[in-house]
Amino acid sequence: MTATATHEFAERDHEVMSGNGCWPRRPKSATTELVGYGAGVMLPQQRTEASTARKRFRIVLIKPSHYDDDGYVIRWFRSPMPANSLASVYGLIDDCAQRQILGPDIDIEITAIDETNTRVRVDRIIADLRANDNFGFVGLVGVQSNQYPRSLHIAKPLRDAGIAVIVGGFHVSGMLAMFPNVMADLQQALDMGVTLFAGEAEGRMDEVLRDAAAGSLKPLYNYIDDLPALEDAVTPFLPGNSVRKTIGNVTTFDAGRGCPFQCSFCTIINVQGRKSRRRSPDDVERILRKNYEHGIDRFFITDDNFARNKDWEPIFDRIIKLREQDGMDVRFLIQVDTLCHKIPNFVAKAKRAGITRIFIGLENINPDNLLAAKKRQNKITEYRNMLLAWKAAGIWTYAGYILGFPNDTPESARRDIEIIKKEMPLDVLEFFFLTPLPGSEDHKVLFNKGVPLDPDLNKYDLEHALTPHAHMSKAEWEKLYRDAWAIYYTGEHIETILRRAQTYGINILRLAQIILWFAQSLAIEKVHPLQGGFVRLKNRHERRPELPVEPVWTFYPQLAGEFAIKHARVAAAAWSIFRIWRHVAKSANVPYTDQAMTPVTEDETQRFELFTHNKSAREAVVHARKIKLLTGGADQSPLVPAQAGIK
Ligand code: B12
Ligand code: SF4
Repeated sequence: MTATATHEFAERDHEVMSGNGCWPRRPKSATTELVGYGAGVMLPQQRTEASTARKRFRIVLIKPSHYDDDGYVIRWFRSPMPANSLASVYGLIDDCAQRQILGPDIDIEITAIDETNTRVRVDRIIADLRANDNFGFVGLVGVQSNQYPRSLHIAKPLRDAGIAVIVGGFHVSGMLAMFPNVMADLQQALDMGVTLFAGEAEGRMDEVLRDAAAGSLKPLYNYIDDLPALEDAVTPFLPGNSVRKTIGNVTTFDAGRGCPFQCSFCTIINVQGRKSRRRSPDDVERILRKNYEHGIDRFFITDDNFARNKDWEPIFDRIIKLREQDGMDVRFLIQVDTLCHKIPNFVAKAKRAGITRIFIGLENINPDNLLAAKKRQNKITEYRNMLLAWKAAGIWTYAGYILGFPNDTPESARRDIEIIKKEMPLDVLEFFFLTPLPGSEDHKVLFNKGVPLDPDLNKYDLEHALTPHAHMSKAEWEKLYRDAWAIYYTGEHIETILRRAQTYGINILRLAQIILWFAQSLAIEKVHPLQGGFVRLKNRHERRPELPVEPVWTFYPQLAGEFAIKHARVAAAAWSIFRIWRHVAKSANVPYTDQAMTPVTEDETQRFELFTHNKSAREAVVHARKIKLLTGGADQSPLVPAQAGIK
């Protein structure tokens, strides 16, 4: 994927300087006039001339990937979209470069590498920094728990070469948010001389860069209890070469951070807080316009719960203006909660603002499980109302479903998926293991109780069974996870999803492609669709250091075999879904309806299995009725359709 260091950087520099960046350029400062745009990466010949007079402070930002079950780094020819964490940190450092915070004689140069689409050549980074007297640092960015072991593997040779390394992201922040003392995994990094950054870097980057340039980085920067405001915060930014290694014209940004709810498996509330902090509508417009100028018009707004962004309405209003008055055809995927349809105008304005897809944390259809996870806002009696409100708006739905809650058994979970298929108008369903992610209350409670937790952080990716379960062995739990995808994505049900979607006016060809991705990712690539990409790349040497480097004569034949088999399977699956799509598309004029699509009625609580399949479901119905009586009917669901503002 990469050539020599100089060549690689020169290639990148050229892309940055030639103005092909998909992300906006800012006005050039005196520094950037000399060394190129923003990141200040110079062409080789400029570098030589400039270096006689000016110093370069070299920063290499790496968003690490993690290892698959065979120990190889998960890396793709193209990843789905740019990493928002990388864009955020890059933007903040770029802003420091623009403001020349290290003084007028020092240029700050940044290179950004997303390991999910680019091979990290540690040897070349070492050579590059060594040539610069190690004046600079390597930042490991947005490091999740599952990426933490990989991060330390990248950090080790860098530290051995005397290069400063800083690790930030959800693992460090989550651990320090939940445990006042530095735990063994973080201590391991500190012992290597790695600097840890906890909390958010908005407003803190100047300090970090100045310390790094002075050679006096602290072991730990802990801002976890001091979350910055986001109004007017620096805009996330990535140079064009990073963005072009992703599949489509989609990018990400966060309009806000924080969620008011208290789900016990959630890390977000402990790291980013429960208070809504948000960018202003002006900030959002700026981000959208600049991307739009560069041909990017599809966005994933990464807020974990956009419905609880206190400024959702002014932000939607601004986007509606951009779409309806200024003619910008921008479209979005957002994440929301299961009560969002009850916020007056939310769904209607989402539709006008170009939201075409939503992701919902459905998690489970058993109220006792939801209660155990403190997910009290998820009411099964609201699920159909909520889904029908989105469908009426022609917006397609992704939902996450967690397997392995305390009351789940392999049989109950299989039955639940069948109920969802029959009674809930959902499009894409994705499955996860219940995982005690570091940073969550679950993790802290289990740790403090001494429950055995899998010690390999690489597995904390929501795709592994990591704790004992009361009703399932590890093998049964893993089998359930694999089966769940196959149970949901049968040919018959894919046809049903497409028929329903067609009735609601959704683009079913696009939906069929996404279904292909979600239905086949685990079976073919052995990774969750959210970790997937286009054409898996592997290098013999990119293996966990605990595992041996495979000999050439076994590695390459196996790789070639895997490649051929995988692509044959993708082709077969694509053909089969294409045939279903063609069959459905041909009957576009034939009216279609089924049980899931029927409007919510008074008596369905007695008829639908969703409400009758177990004691806790029946109790939830009784509870909803009581609330309705107590509120004099103000809380009408589940007995009448949602008042979602949709005509
Ligand atoms: C967007 C997102 C994704 C996208 C990523 C693509 C993209 N375009 O960004 C998708 C959907 C693909 C995804 C997938 C996964 N994700 Co995700 N994702 C998120 C989400 C919602 C936002 C990330 C983000 O941009 N945050 C905003 C940035 C600005 O915050 P940040 O990364 O913490 O960075 C700040 C600070 O930490 C600090 N900082 C960070 N790095 C550095 C470095 C230096 C040098 C310094 C000084 C500072 C610094 O400064 C930054 C700015 O303030 C988070 C939840 C969240 N609210 O963050 C989950 C989250 C990060 N994901 C998580 C997980 C588990 C995954 C998956 C493993 C799950 C799965 N099986 O799908 C995969 C892994 C795939 C992968 N290769 O990353 C977990 C991680 C939990 C943990 N303890 O590790 C989170 C927290 C959600 C959760 N369930 O709890 N994800
Ligand atoms: S609704 Fe989502 S973001 Fe909010 S606490 Fe629950 S899991 Fe976390």
